Amino acid sequence: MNPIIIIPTYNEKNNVEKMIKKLFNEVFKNNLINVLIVDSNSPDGTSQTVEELCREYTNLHLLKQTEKKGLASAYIDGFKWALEKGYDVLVQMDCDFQHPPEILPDCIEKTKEYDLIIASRYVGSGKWGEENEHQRSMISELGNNYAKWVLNCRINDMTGGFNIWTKKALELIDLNKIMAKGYLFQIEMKYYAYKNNLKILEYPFVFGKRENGESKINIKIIIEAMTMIWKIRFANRQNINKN
Ligand SMILES: Nc1nc2c(ncn2[C@@H]2O[C@H](COP(=O)(O)OP(=O)(O)OP(=O)(O)O)[C@@H](O)[C@H]2O)c(=O)[nH]1
Ligand SMILES: [Mg+2]
Repeated sequence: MNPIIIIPTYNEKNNVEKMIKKLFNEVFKNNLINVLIVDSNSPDGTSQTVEELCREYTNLHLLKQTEKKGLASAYIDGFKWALEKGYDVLVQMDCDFQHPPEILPDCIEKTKEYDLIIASRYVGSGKWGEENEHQRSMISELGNNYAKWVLNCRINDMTGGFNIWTKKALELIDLNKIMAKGYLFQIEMKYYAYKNNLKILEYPFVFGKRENGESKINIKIIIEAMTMIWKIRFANRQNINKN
C-alpha cells in the first residue's frame, strides 16, 4: 500500500504547519505516509510555509496552482499528480482540523476491503461536534439530504470532504468529465462511486470546528451547488456503469 494525503489550501498559513507536523510527528510516526498540499496561490503565503517544511520532511510535496480555480480543480490536479506518481490510496482532507487525522491509519487499513471509505457524520457515532453552530449543522444536513434525494443515492454523508479513495475507484471515474467547480465536487464524485457499484464504507467521525482562518464557503456557493446538482443528475452519464 502506498498512501498519500492530499490537502487543498487557500489562505491556511495558520493551520498548514500545525497540520503537517501533526501528521508526520504524531499520527504517522513511521514515515510511511506522503502528504501533498495543493495550494491555489494563497495571498497569505501558505505555499512559502510549505516550501520551507519540504526541506525538513522529505515525504511532503507541494503542488502550486497559479490561481484560485475552486476546490474541484485543486483536487483533480492533486489526484492526477498522485496517480501519475504511483500512489494507490488517496486521502482527501481539509487543512482546518475539522477532519480529525487520528482516524486515518484505521481508514487507510480498511481500503484493503473497500474501494472508497467515506468519513461520515451521519452513521453510527458520527456527528457534528457540539462546538459547531447549530444553524450551520442544520443547513449542512438539509443540503446533504437534498443531495441524496435528487441523486437517489444511499450514501449518508454526501457533502463531506474527508474521503479515502483507492486507485481502483479513481480510475473508474473520468476526472476530465467532472462538472463541479467547487464544493459540489464531493457530491459528484460520491455519486459516480455509488452508481459504479463500488464497495463503499462509511466510517463515523466527529466533525470539529475550524481552528484558524476563515471558511471559504458562502451562500452563493450553496445556491450554485443546489442548482448544479440537477445537471449532474441528468446530464452526465458517461461516468456511470463502467464495471
Ligand atoms: N487549493 C484550494 N483549496 C481550497 C479552495 N477553497 C477551499 N479550499 C480548501 O479546502 C478546505 C475546505 O475549505 P473550508 O473553507 O474549510 O470549507 P468547509 O470545511 O466546507 O467550511 P467550514 O466548515 O466553514 O470550514 C480547506 O483546507 C481550504 O483551505 C480553493 O479554491 N483552492
Ligand atoms: Mg472547513
